[in-house]
Amino acid sequence: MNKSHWIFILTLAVLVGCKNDKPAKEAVSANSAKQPNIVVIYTDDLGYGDIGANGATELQTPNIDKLANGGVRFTNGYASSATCTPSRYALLTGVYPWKNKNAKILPGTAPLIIGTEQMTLPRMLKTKGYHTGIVGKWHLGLGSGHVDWNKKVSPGPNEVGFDYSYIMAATQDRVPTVYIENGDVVGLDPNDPITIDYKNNYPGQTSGKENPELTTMKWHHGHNNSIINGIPRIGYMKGGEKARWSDVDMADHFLKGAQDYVKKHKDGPFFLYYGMQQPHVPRTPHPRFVGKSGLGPRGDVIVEADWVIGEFLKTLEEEGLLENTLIVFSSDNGPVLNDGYYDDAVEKLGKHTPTGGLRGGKYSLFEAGTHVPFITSWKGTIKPGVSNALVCQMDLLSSVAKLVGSDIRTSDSQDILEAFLGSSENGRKDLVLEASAKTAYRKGDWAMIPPYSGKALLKEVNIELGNSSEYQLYNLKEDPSQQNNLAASNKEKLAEMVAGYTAIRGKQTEKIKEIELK
Ligand code: NG6
Ligand code: CA
Repeated sequence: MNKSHWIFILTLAVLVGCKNDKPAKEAVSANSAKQPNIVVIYTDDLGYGDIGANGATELQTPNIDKLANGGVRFTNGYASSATCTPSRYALLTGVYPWKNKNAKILPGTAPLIIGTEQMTLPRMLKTKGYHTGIVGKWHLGLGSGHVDWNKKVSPGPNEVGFDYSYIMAATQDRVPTVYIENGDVVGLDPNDPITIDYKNNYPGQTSGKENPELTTMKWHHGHNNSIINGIPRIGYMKGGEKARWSDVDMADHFLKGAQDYVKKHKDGPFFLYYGMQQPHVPRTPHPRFVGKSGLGPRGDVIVEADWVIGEFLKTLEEEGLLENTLIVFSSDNGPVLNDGYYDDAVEKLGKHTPTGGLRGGKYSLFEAGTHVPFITSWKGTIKPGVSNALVCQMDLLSSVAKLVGSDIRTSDSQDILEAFLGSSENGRKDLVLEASAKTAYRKGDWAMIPPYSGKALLKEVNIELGNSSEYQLYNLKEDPSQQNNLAASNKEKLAEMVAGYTAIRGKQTEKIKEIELK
């Protein structure tokens, strides 16, 4: 070894030594100065009262409760809509869903409803150096017309801001019943191509309608097309036998996807949108959760979801990420019991109240449609507590933008970061809520539903929709279950509410009655 070699080795030793001598504190602060990771855990049809933290006693959700108790539990947290697609649209784009006529419950063959040039939460984060991923339910459409499931399926999540996607296209009850990774159907055998039709069955194929004897889960309304894994679905599917998902393994499968994503991108910053399928129909708990709730499959899949969340949080902890990760937990819309299958959700409900006493449910303009569980958590940064601030999922885009130092804001997404972090009770002042293209209004302690034609009760699911020929006005503080319509007795408040509502909503398609002002 010559002199220069020695000098090189000595220099290296000094450098390594210096590195090791660096105080641990400095290393940590350098780390925490990094942009925080953002994780959104989004359940499907979970009601306000479905979690212990919000008062459920008949059902145990220890992991969600722990998240709530270690973070901010919102008592006035809202989805934007009482159904899935519009809520997801608003969460990702920061735009009211009723501004997009395609933001309604979509079939599995629907084209992408987010513009490929449109601002989205992941796209905003990408401008700040984030890696962005989605694992789980998508339901915002794929492709731009006819989708060939045997080729790259595009545009989709990867074209609206996600670097990585591992999704189910629509819902667990809709075809195609396959996972799609970055546009490719996972495990597809090219010799067994997939075709999908939402109108007609394929010759020689069985269906729930014609072959009920082949089903292991019975359909109640809708859900009588292709039978897959014994479950009759919405839509017809042919081929792709090997690629089809296993329903009972879906929770574990998405969990692993979410864990793998986190492990791979732990050096961050990353954004993960984790769209869980529970407790949407068909409710298919893994056998190890069957019977665990005593409430039938709906309760069992909530117990399963809670376990999954516990496992996922463990991964964040094991990777040392909890102190640098903002976690948001919520649901895309309110609860429903019988949503199309006979699965004992009604029969085994017992004393459990998925709505937590709110009126209505999924599909409804009443509170339970959109008033959902909402939790933010960030170890060491968010002080545990309960917040009454009015917050909406749609506000995440602008609020998170503020957090990461981005100037990006979208039209309807308000920066209420302080409320999300629990450091202020000032949320948004008011909010327009949607259900089946109809809208209601929330401001302060008040809720107003304009007059709408249409049935009052959606019989199949036994949920009050909120339609009435009269204005409805409720004081939610005194009357959270919306029993006393004060529209006739408090005209002044009604006028104020209608003014606030029309200022945002403008003229509606349905004619609103002119209210008589005193
Ligand atoms: C409805 C389905 C329901 C559910 C819902 C979408 C019927 C009769 N009902 O049309 O089962 O799939 O769509 O739910 O088909 S959501 O949570 O994705 O909005
Ligand atoms: Ca839903």
